[in-house]
Amino acid sequence: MSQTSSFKSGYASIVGRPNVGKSTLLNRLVAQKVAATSNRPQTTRNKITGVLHLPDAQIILVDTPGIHSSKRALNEMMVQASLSTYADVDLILVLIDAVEGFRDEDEFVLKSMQHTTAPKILVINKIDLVEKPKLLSLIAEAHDKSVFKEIIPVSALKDDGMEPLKELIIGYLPEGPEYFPKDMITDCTESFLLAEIIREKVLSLTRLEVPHSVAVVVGGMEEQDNGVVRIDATLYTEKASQKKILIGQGGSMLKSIGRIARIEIEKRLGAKVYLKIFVKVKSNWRDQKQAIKEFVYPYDSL
Ligand SMILES: Nc1nc2c(ncn2[C@@H]2O[C@H](COP(=O)(O)OP(=O)(O)OP(=O)(O)O)[C@@H](O)[C@H]2O)c(=O)[nH]1
Ligand SMILES: [Mg+2]
Repeated sequence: MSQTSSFKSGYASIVGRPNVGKSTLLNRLVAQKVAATSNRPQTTRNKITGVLHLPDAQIILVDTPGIHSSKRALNEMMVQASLSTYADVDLILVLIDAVEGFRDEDEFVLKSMQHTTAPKILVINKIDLVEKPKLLSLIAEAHDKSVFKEIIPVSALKDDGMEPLKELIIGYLPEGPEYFPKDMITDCTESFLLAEIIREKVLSLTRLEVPHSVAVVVGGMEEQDNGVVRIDATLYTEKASQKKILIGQGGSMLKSIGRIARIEIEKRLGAKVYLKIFVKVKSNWRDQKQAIKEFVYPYDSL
């Protein structure tokens, strides 16, 4: 009798409160930079798919915006994007930060999924920052919640625990086909990925209320006769004062953002890039559904 080995495939969403390392984990698991990361909460605004191709399985991961409570239209739409994954996935990876443990915000996340049927794996991230006894007591606390099918400590940043995590995930996936071709790591559009690279640089170089006020839209992308790819991007911000900061003294801030974004984009495209960035003000765009849809969710059906 010949033995047929079964191929497994399915969807796992990565959820948790802001800043616990969801996007870092996605990038680590698919071994490519797909999602923007930063040390500021509320970095991710969209559902971002990353596909992990293994010999006997395909894991489709969905990174999500950090779940939090806020009355702002943008924040509500971000959280809605996260919650909308619950019904569509085979598995939910719930991330917490090992240093912070279970905070009220994490309890809020758990509450948001109390009526979902998908199995939940608790991923305790950032274990590179805690001592063993603290980790053990956190694991015990997690067990007592009786919510998780599995509990696994990892460090997404230091690449620790990734193989066991993949094995755990596969264990919860059904038999299924390869949904994505082998060379496809994400279904995000190129302009979205480029816009996120630029926004990530804005997040890393600006402070206070500026980073969160910015949306990036990549308009044109065109290869010129000399082989250089010209990319036009617009930074939208909410106030003239924020625009001033984004441009900086004599254009210095915009130059820095453009330079570090261009270096990463050139690496990604494997081509020389001329990146032209415009800055515009759209008052209170984060409170306006139409502007949010245009700037943040142009490709998503909401
Ligand atoms: N020390 C340490 N830092 C980590 C680890 N994983 C992520 N980080 C850092 O935590 C910060 C937040 O990481 P992100 O991946 O952007 O977090 P997120 O959960 O996607 O955040 P939101 O998109 O805002 O919800 C970044 O500064 C990361 O470098 C880890 O395992 N160890
Ligand atoms: Mg994120």
